[in-house]
Amino acid sequence: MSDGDKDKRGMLARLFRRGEAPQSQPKVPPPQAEAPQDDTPPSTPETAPPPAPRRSWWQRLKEGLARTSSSLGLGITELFSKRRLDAATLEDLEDILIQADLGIETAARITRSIAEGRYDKSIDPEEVKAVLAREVEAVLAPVARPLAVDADRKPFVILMVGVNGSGKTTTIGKLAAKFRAEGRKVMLAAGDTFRAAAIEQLKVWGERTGARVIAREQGADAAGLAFDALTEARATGTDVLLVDTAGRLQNKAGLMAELEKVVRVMKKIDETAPHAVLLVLDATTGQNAVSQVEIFGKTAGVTGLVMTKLDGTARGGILVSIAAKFGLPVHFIGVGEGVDDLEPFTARDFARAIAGLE
Ligand SMILES: Nc1nc2c(ncn2[C@@H]2O[C@H](COP(=O)(O)OP(=O)(O)OP(=O)(O)O)[C@@H](O)[C@H]2O)c(=O)[nH]1
Ligand SMILES: [Mg+2]
Repeated sequence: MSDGDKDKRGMLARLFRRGEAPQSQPKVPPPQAEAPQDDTPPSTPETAPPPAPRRSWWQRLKEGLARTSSSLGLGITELFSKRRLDAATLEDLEDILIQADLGIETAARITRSIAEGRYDKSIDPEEVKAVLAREVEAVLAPVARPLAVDADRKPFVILMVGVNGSGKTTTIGKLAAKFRAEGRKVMLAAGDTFRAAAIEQLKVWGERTGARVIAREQGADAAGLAFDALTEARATGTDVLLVDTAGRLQNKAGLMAELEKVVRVMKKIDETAPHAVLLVLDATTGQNAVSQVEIFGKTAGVTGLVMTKLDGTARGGILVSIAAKFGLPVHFIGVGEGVDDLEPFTARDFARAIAGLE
C-alpha cells in the first residue's frame, strides 16, 4: 500500500469516527442515525429531543421522486386548470410527458386515455394524475420483479456492471446490508481494480455491513480476482457473492471485452455463474441509459436493472421508457446515498409517486 493510500485510510477512519462523510474519494456516505434505543421522553426541557423516527420507504420514495412529480404535476395543473380538453391541450400534455422522459409510446397511451370520453369537457388536474398513475403502473407492472436469490446456488453470484459513477459500488453496499439483515453470509469482490479509492470504498462497505471483502492491489487483473473470490466463497459456504466492476463506457470495446472475461472466468468454476448480472443505471443520465441497456445487455448478459439517483432528477420517467422498450426486470431503485435508500421496485408505488398522488 502506498503512503498516499495509508493517508487516505487514516483520513477515512477519522472521518467515520466523527460520523462525517469524506469530501473526496472513496465515495461512501455516513451511516444513518441509529433509531433511538428507548422511547422515554426527555426528562428536562434542556435535553436534546430524540432523533426523528426513520421515515417510511413510501415517504422517502415520494421525496426522492419529488423533482419528477413536481415538474410533471406543475405542467399538468397549469395545462388543465385553464382550458377545456381539446386537440391543442392534448398535444401539450403529450409534450409534457415526453419531456419527463416517459417515452413516446407511453406518452401517447396516456394522452389517448385522457381523451377518451372527455373531449371538450373540463377536466380536473387530479383526474389527469390518476390516469397517469394508472397507465404508468400498467407499463411497469410486468418488469417489477424481485431479485430472487436461489439458496441452492452457493454462492449466489451477483455481478454489478454499468458506466462510471452510476452507483454500482454504493448499490453493492446497500444490497450487502439487506442480505446481512436476512442472515446471509455475504462476500464482496473488489473487481474495480483500476482505482485504489474504489477498493477502499468497497472495504468500508464490507466493514460496515460485516461482509468479507476480497481485494487485490490496484492494477491487478479483474478476472483473476473474480476467480479467486468465487473459489473462496465456495470454500467458505458464502451465500451471496457480490462482484464489483470498474465503471466503463458502453462504447469502449476493450473494456467491454474485459467484462466478458470476468464472466467467462467465473464460469470455469461454476458454469451457472454469474446468477444475476445487474446493470446499474443512473437516472440522471436520461436517454443515454437506453444505449447502456442495449450494449451491456449484449456483452454482459444483463439479467436485471437497478436504477439509482432517482432523487437527483426531474426526469425519473426514464425508468418507464426503459421498461416499455426492453421489458427487463427492474429489481431495485435508489433514491439517496444512505444504506436504506434502496428498495425493491414496485410498480404501483413508483407510478403513484411520480404522478404526485398520496
Ligand atoms: N443521490 C443519490 N446518490 C447516489 C445514489 N446511488 C449512488 N449515489 C452516489 O453516486 C456516487 C457514485 O456512486 P458509486 O457507487 O461510487 O458509483 P460507481 O458506479 O461504483 O462508480 P465507479 O466505480 O466510478 O464507476 C456516490 O457519491 C454515491 O453516493 C442514489 O440513489 N441517489
Ligand atoms: Mg465503483
